[in-house]
Amino acid sequence: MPSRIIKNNFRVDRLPHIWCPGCGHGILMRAIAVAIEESNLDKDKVCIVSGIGCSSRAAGYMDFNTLHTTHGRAIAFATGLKVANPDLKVIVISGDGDASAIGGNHLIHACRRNIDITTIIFNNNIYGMTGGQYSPTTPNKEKGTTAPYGNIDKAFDICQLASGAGATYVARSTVYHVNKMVEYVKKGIKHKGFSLVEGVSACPTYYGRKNKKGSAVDLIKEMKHKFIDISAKDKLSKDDVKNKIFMGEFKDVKEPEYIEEYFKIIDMFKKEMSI
Ligand SMILES: Cc1ncc(C[n+]2csc(CCOP(=O)(O)OP(=O)(O)O)c2C)c(N)n1
Ligand code: SF4
Repeated sequence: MPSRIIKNNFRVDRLPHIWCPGCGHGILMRAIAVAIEESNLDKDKVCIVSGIGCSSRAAGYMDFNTLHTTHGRAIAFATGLKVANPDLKVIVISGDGDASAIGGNHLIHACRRNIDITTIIFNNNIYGMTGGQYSPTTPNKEKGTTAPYGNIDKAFDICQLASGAGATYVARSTVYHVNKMVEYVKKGIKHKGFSLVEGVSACPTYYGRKNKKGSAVDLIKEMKHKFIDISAKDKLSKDDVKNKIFMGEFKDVKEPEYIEEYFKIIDMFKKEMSI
């Protein structure tokens, strides 16, 4: 008997999902469903847009208006959707590669415009769907199919990237800290403007195996120890934060939102034309 969360938010006939055993993406997908459920949204007004990748399969499983688009273009489709129908609650689900490599430009400009879309990035530090090539978030020196001797690129910090580009709500959680994930997605959905929530995921099949990180459980246990909340930053010494990653809420500000500004222009035009 499916749970209330499954019954209300998923296309039960598409289940079970085909993610690998131990993949973190299912945990993040469920967190989004719980956040939507607890936000009491009108389901007919929710639209989930995804690109292409293991992460982006989530749009196929979730029972809302969904658009499974092309690799890297989810935010561009979502922007069109939101401008055409501002009443919709538009949520983008994207992978780290999808959002920050091929779709990186769409991401920074959506942040800059502060358009009212919530983007959730499933960051497994690798290209999962295409076989473990390194992505812009693969840590320096770590391995991927295309970096067999270790990646020499410096990794993007997606939250810093989004904050710098102008997103007005930015937060990060992990599949271990799943309650926080639900909380941040709920806040992102409620926030007026471009919100970005990074969900650190686990890909035991490629990222874990290529970097000899052990099982899916080991990968998730590593998150427990590696991530510390940004709210504790001032109380911690340099040693405490060595080799750690901050999670939590990095930005929550109110700034003019794109659609509202856009309709002000339309009104000005109508006034000038007396229509
Ligand atoms: C234009 C285009 N380029 C490349 C691909 C191949 N491709 C499909 S998914 C993918 C990577 C997905 O990685 P990521 O976005 O990190 O998501 P994950 O699979 O890890 O969840 C790539 C390169 C494609 N489908 N279309
Ligand atoms: S390849 Fe990695 S990201 Fe893709 S389904 Fe398998 S574990 Fe998940």
